[in-house]
Amino acid sequence: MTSKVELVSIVIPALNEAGNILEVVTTIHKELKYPNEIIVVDGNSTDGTQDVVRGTGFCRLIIEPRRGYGRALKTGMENAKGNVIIMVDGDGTYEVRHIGRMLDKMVEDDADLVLATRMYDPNKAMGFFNFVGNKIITFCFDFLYSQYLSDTQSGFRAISHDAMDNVKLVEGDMAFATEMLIKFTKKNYKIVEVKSTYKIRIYGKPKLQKFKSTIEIFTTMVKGLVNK
Ligand SMILES: Nc1nc2c(ncn2[C@@H]2O[C@H](COP(=O)(O)OP(=O)(O)OP(=O)(O)O)[C@@H](O)[C@H]2O)c(=O)[nH]1
Ligand SMILES: [Mg+2]
Repeated sequence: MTSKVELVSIVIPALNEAGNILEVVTTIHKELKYPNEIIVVDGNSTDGTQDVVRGTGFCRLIIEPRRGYGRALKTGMENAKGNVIIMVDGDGTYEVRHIGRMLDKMVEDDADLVLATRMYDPNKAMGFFNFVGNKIITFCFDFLYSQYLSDTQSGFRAISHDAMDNVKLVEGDMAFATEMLIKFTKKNYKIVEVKSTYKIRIYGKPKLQKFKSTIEIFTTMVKGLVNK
């Protein structure tokens, strides 16, 4: 349940995103109408990402030397002061101008989790293999957990901080996102979606290993069924 957004903490994992992070954080800083704090969780980048973040003067920089996308998000969320948390990547691929509409939807629907779905994106920017992989994972997730979601792999979410504190997430990498959906579903938290768009990465390389991540996501889905 989220009836009011008092403060929103935007948590951004970043590993060598010097070419992308400035655009992400300045867009949020300029355009987000809700009271907010921007937290960048840097994984000991070697390309100057930390200097770029410090140079803005308006971001909180947390250094998390332990590897992993999920690990970075967890650390950021543990330091978040807002009653709502936004998680979004630091690579500029998500449309951060849509944070406002996600928060509006969260309040309107009294939801615990809002996913920004990329499945209705008119630009169709998601690569073919990511698109097909995501469709298969999402189909399995919906079937196994009786949901009607369209983009379970979206890393752009608005999350109730209270709800997040009530679930214990252990996955340290990309399966973190799926584990969150499983544990929210099991607690009967309300999950809704908002349509958003996607962009291809312009600078830097992907950090997540797709094959390893896919195996971990399926293992997480099975574990979720076995464990109460
Ligand atoms: N702090 C930290 N951030 C990470 C780590 N791994 C990935 N990230 C960040 O998590 C976000 C998602 O990772 P990406 O490399 O974009 O993965 P992806 O979206 O599958 O790959 P692309 O298709 O290239 O966008 C990015 O902002 C990364 O910089 C890590 O170990 N530590
Ligand atoms: Mg990315």
